Formats: sequence, structure tokens, C-alpha cells
Amino acid sequence: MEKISIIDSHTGGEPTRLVLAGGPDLGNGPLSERLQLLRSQHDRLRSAVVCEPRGSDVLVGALLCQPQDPACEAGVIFFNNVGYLGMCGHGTIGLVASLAYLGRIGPGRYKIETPVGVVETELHADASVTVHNIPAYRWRKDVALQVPDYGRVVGDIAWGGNWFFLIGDHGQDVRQENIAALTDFSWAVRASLELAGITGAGDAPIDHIELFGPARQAGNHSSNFVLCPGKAYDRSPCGTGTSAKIACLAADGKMAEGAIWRQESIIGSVFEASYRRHGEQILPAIRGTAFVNAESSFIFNQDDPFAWGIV
Ligand code: PYC
Repeated sequence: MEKISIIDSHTGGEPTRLVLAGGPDLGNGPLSERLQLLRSQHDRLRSAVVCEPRGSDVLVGALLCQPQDPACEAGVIFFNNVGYLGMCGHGTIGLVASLAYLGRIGPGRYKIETPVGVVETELHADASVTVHNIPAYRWRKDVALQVPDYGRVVGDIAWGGNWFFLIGDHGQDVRQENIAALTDFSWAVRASLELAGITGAGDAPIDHIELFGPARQAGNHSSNFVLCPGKAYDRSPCGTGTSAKIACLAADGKMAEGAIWRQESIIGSVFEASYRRHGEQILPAIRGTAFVNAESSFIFNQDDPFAWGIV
């Protein structure tokens, strides 16, 4: 692998770096198997793409793959500075906007294969994208834990394509000026969850922490702060986090099927969310807009000690 081609976008401020070509051959198996192969045998692609010196903690990478199912437009594996993501809402919006930028798709509906299932997307005429996410659900309500230096914290555990611990009552000021304190608090919560052995279903680690505050802009329902697994905060309202949030609202009878929830991010960008019922679970739809902002080729020089990233 000497060169790979990249397209960068951001969705509500949260970047997605799409690897278009030049990645390793992962075969034609299910995306979940290809993810395992990427993780176990080609992890340096991940660090080369998202870690310094080319990237940063904030970046989410997306490897474009040939889908197994011919009904799908594309397959994708998402990753970040510390590992891999099951699904990524902002990243899927970025992927669709990037495919549109390249002229590969126009307005319409497209299925995308991910390691956790197929998501249906819709590219609208105004360039916004709706992601019809995989089923989301609340796993446990009002889980209490002791967080050193902060005391008792109560939150819900929910799945929206990643595992989230969602906290409404935290005593923190959810605003951009307070990001350092929000990061410290959320990181302490995450460590306490780990220490207490509190997990998602199947012992899955809860690696996203989501705090809620009042909306700052008229017409929105709430603002959030989402801490991602590698300690970067999500600049967007987080597609999978918003899915987890509306799963909790639906479970509490606080949001009706078909109603719109406008989730504001910590920097003021907005996703519009709604859901349909799916047995005990919900099918979330998340709408947002991404902008393509760079196209490039990465060069791998054998003499460069950091060609594969600083890890
Ligand atoms: O939008 O789902 C999302 C997401 C996950 C991590 C960062 N963004």
C-alpha cells in the first residue's frame, strides 16, 4: 500500500475521513468479519488515517467497502483514534454526502452495509441526509453509580448503534465554554462504569457518555455533550447517541412515534430525529447535513517513522 485516496467531510462540525481506495483486501465476507480482519491484521490503516500526524483525536475514519448484498449501494467500516465503531450516524451522513459529491449518487434512497447491520439512507434534494438507523433500545433505566470527586450519578444505558450512558441530571453546565469540565466529568463516569462492571447487553463496554442540557436555540428540544471512546467530544449531536436518546424518550412515553426531536450539539449543530416502533425497540431516523471539505492522497514513505501514525 503506497497511496490511499481520501475524501474529508464534516457533519455538524464532526469530521469524517472516507478511505475511497488503496485499503487492504478484506475479502467479500460480512462486514462484521471484515472489521475483525481489519482490526487484527491491518490496524495500521486505522492509525495512518485518523491518528497524528495526518489526523487528530477528533476524526472518525470510514473505509468504503464493496457490499455483500447487491441491494446495498456501499459498505462501510467506521473507526477512530482508539478502535472501531459499530455504526456512526454523522459518519453515514458524511459518506452519503461524499458519494454525492463524487457524482456516484443523486437524491434518493440507498442501503448501506455496516458491521452491525444494514441502514437505509436518503439523500434529499436540499443535500441533507436521513439515516434510518438500526433498531435502538434502552437496556437499563436509572442506573446509579459512585463517581470519585463527583458523587452519585444516575443514568440510562441505551443502544443506538454504539453503547451509551445517558445522564440528564449531572450538575454540569452543558455549554461550549465548559468543554474541559464536561470531558473530565464524562471520563470519570466512564471509568466508574468500567470499575463497577456496568455494561451494555452481552457485557459490551459502554464507551460513549452523553450528557443533556437545555436547548440554546429556539425550536430545539435539548443540547448534548457526547464523549467518544478516545476522549474526543462529538462536535455533532451524534447520530447513534441521538438514536439512544429517542429510544429512552420513547420508553418513558415522552416522545410519540413520528414526532420530531431536534437535538442540538455542544457547538450548536442540529440533528432532527424521529422513530417508528419495532416491537420492544424503535427504528430511529436521523437527519443532518454534511459538507465535503477536502480530497487528498496519502503517501507512505518507507523512511517515514510515522507513516502509519503516532500510536
Ligand atoms: O454520529 O453516531 C455518531 C457518532 C459516533 C461517534 C461519533 N459520532
